[in-house]
Amino acid sequence: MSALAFDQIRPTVHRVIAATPVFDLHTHLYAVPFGDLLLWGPDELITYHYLIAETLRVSDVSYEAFWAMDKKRQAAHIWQKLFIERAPVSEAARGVITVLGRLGADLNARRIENLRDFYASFKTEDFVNRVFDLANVHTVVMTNDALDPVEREIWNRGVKPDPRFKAVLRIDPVLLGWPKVSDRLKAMGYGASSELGAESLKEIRRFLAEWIEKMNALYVAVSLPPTWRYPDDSPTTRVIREAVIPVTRERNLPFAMMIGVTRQVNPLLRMAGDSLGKSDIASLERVLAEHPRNKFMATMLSRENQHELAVTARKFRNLMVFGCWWFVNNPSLIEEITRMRMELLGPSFIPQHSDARILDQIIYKWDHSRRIIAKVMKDKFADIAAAGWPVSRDEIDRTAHDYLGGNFERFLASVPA
Ligand code: RAT
Ligand code: ZN
Repeated sequence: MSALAFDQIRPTVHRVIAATPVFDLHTHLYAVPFGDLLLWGPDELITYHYLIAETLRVSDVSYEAFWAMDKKRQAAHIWQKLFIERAPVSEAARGVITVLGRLGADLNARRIENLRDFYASFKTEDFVNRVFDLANVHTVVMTNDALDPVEREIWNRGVKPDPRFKAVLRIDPVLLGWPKVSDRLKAMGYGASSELGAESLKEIRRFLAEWIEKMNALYVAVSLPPTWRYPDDSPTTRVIREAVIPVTRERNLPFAMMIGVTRQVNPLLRMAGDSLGKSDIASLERVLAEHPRNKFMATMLSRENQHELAVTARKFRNLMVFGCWWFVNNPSLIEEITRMRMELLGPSFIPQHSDARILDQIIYKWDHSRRIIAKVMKDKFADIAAAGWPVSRDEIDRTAHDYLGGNFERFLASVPA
C-alpha cells in the first residue's frame, strides 16, 4: 500500500466521488412499465412541487387560478415568475438549470418553448438510459404505495420492473390513518376493523407480508409527524409494535422512519403545502432499544434534530442514518450535516438520497450533492494526512463506495448479531 502525496489527496477524492456510481435509496421515481407514473420532461421538471411553493409566494394569481391551469400553463407561469422575472438562485430553481445544462439544452434565449423543442425528440427508454448515465446512478429505489389504486393495479398485473428500479413498501396511511384506513384495507380483502384488535393486526401483518413479497421490497418505510411519540396508546404504536416490527424482523428488512413532516399546513398549496417541526429523538431511541434485532433507517426533517440523530446512531448499531431530506436538502445544510455526521460516525452512514420525483432531477440532485460530499471528504482525508496517516487510494475508493451505495447494500444484507 503506497500513500498518496498530500497534494494528490483532494484531486483523487474529487475524481473518485465523481466516478463512483450511486445507489439512490429514496426517490419517487417509477420504472417505464409504470406508464404515466414515471414523470420526466421540461413541464414536469418546472412544476416540481418545491418550485410551486416558491412561485405561489411571489405570484399575482390566486391559488385556485394556479391549480385551474393545465400543466403546460403552470410550467409557463413558474418559468415566468422564477426564471424570467427573478434570478433562479434557489436550490430547486438552480437544479432545473443544472439538469438542462447537463442535457445540453441552450438556455440563452430563456424561452420555455425552446426547452420543449429540445426535449421533443427524446424517447422514454433512451431518456432513462441517458439520465442514469449522466447522473452516474446505477439503481434507484421507488416509493411504492399498495393503497394507491393506480399503482396497485400495475403491481397486480405482474409488472416486471427494470432491475435498476427497486421497490419500497411505503405505509404512511397504515400507521397514521386510523380508523379510516380500515375501509381501504377491507376493500383490498384484508379484514382489518377500526378497533384494531388481534384479528386486525394479524390482517395488517398479512397485508405487509404479501405486499413486501409482491413488490420484492427492499425495506418498509413511513414518514412521521413531529408529534409522533413511541410508545403511546395510539394505533401507530400498536401497528409498529405488533405488525411492522415482527414482519420486518422475520424478513430481515429495515424499517425506514422519515421523521418530522407536518402535512398540509397550507392546504391551498396542495402537495406543496407540507411543512416540518422538531421531532422527539427519545421516541426513536425507544424503538431502537426495544428492538435490537430489528434494522432501522432514519432521516429527520428539521435542522434542529440532526445533531441528536447522529448521536443516536452512535448508540444503536441497528440504526442506519441516511440522507438530507427535503428541507435540509440544500447545499449549506448538506455540507453542515455531512461534515457533522462524518465527524461523529466516520464512514458508517449514508450521506444522501435524491428524493427525485421527476427522472431528470437525479442529474442535479447527485451533481450538487456529490460536490459537497467530495468537499467534506477532501477536508477529512487531508486532515488525517496532515496528522500523519498515510492515506491510500484504496481507502479513498472504499470510503466513496461505502457512502454512495456500499453502506446501504451491506446494511440490507446484514443480520443483527
Ligand atoms: O421531498 C419530497 O418530494 C416530499 O414531498 C416528500 O415526498 C418526502 O420526501 C416523502 O417521501 O414523504
Ligand atoms: Zn420522499
